Amino acid sequence: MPEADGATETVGRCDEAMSPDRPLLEGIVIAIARGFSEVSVGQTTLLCTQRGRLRRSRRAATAASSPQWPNRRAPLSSAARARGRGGSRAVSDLPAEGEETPSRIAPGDRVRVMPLGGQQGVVEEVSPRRTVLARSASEDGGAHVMLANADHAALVFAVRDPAPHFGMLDRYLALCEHAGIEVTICLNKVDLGMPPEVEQAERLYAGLGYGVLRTSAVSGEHLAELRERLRSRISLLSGPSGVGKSSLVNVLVPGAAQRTSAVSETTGKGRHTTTGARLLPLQEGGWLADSAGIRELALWNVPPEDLPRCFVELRPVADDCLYEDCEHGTDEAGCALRAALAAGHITPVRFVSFERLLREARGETS
Ligand SMILES: Nc1nc2c(ncn2[C@@H]2O[C@H](COP(=O)(O)OP(=O)(O)O)[C@@H](O)[C@H]2O)c(=O)[nH]1
Ligand SMILES: [Mg+2]
Ligand SMILES: [Zn+2]
Repeated sequence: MPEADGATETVGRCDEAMSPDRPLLEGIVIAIARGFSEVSVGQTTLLCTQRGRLRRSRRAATAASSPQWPNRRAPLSSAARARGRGGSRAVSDLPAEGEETPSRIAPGDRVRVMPLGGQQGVVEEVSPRRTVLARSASEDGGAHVMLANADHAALVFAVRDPAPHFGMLDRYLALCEHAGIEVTICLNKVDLGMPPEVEQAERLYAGLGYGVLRTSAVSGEHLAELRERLRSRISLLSGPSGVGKSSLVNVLVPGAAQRTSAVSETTGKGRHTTTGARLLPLQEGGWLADSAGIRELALWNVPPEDLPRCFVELRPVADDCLYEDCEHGTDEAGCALRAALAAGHITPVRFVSFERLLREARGETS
């Protein structure tokens, strides 16, 4: 690895012109804190600043996997995406074709780095993002990307203690559908026994095409299957508190709890200053995004016009309402979504979730 000239160089030198003969190193952003990014490059981690104006890498961000995961869901159509644009509430969004180079890097970004020596470097290029999980930043309304290039989300709920809240699961599912992220539902704490109502929900979600695993961080049940689904890609682990996320992370990423941030060590500030997700390396290859920085996931919304597509049972009829501005209400003539409900193509509980998310997305109080 080529080294910078002086041992005293610091990240403060990032504005210097790069020397053309120095090769850039490929890496992945694993955390961002206080303007610095930690970039995993081969076997090491570099603490990086970012070039004021990033170049777009010619290479598209490759999936973290070498073999493409076979069941990857297709993201929403670009038309659906275009309709979701412009709204200040758009919080989970996909890059449109020909997206500009991101002006700020985010965890999960595939980057090329100029090494400066002393475990430091400058991010020079960033690859186009495959997926984006973002929330709108309050100040300028711009989307704040919490995690880029996630391929997969493991959504964790406990079978009991606490009892699962399937309305919340429907919200997470809608977000993941909107972002084009494949989902595995983990029904954790299955060592405590499987209540009949959870079994019923399991059948519902499996019937919709979602992968469902009965896991236990205590007994280790189905963790091999979970590992297999995490292998060689970027996965988000999310879910309400108390369901066993930290316990699962501790099993899946030994030493994760002890892991300290290079940024924290350098700046003297704690891990809580991390913005967005932190990527933890998996033994089997790939990354697990710790949900600590993105626990507000439950508060994010999908734009109302995109919501019907985010419920897989409604997707086939999402464009079929008689009027383009259909409100999908009970007294709406020719509402294809209501017709799907009447025909039994969506269960009433899922439709209730849809209506609740629709009200929220429209800014109505529910
Ligand atoms: N019986 C049982 N308890 C679990 C399991 N996973 C986690 N717990 C317990 O549930 C509680 C919350 O776990 P934690 O990992 O902190 O949940 P988090 O808030 O989602 O990170 C702790 O007391 C854990 O010991 C499990 O698979 N089975
Ligand atoms: Mg936890
Ligand atoms: Zn309608």
